[in-house]
Amino acid sequence: MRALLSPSMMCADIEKLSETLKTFGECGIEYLHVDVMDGCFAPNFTLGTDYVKKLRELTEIPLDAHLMIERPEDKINWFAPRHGEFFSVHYESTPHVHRALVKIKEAGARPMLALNPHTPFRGIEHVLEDIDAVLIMTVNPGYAGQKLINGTIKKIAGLREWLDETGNGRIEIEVDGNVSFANAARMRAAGANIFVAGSSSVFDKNFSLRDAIKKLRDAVA
Ligand code: S6P
Ligand code: MG
Repeated sequence: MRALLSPSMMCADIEKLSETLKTFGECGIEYLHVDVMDGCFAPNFTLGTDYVKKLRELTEIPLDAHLMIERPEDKINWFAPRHGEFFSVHYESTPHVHRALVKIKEAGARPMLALNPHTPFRGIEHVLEDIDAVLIMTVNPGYAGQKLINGTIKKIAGLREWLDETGNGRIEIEVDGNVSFANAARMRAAGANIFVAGSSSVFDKNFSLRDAIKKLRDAVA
């Protein structure tokens, strides 16, 4: 599977948003990762419906919306999901995971199921036919700038193997949390193909945006 980049927009400098999006377009960035937190499921408030609306006016890059909210099934349509976009909901966020995934599909977007670092992947067996991707959290939801939870690398490898063995090779794996240049290479080797790029890579202040994107692409090539 081709490696795809999804920069985390909560890490983007709000003052330079248009410029950043222009550079992303020129560099062929595949998705824009939009973290939505409700202060309940995740201990923070981040981006929301108005931000999503504005982003769609400013760019044609498809969104990769990461809903870290309670009862996502009741709120998915607030974001008016679009064809070609990913919407992820957390396995731990609702007793109605299947209903939430179906809502995403019915709205025309691509359903992704997100798993917290401690959540075993085998529990998702019965909804595999309803998803296009699994999001493996490699840190706990809440903040940028956290440190990789090492055990999640083994989890990515186990998930990739299990998906392939069970005839679900089409399902993509996204990784989110401290996807640094070095960690990204390890995650790629383990079988991930969508990389959420935050303060540890694309928005690393030691590099220009273009150089950081190039460096991350090289790391996951
Ligand atoms: C965390 C959120 C993530 C972060 C991303 C930041 O709750 O879901 O998408 O924005 O991990 O990247 P970094 O490189 O600062 O960890
Ligand atoms: Mg995220």
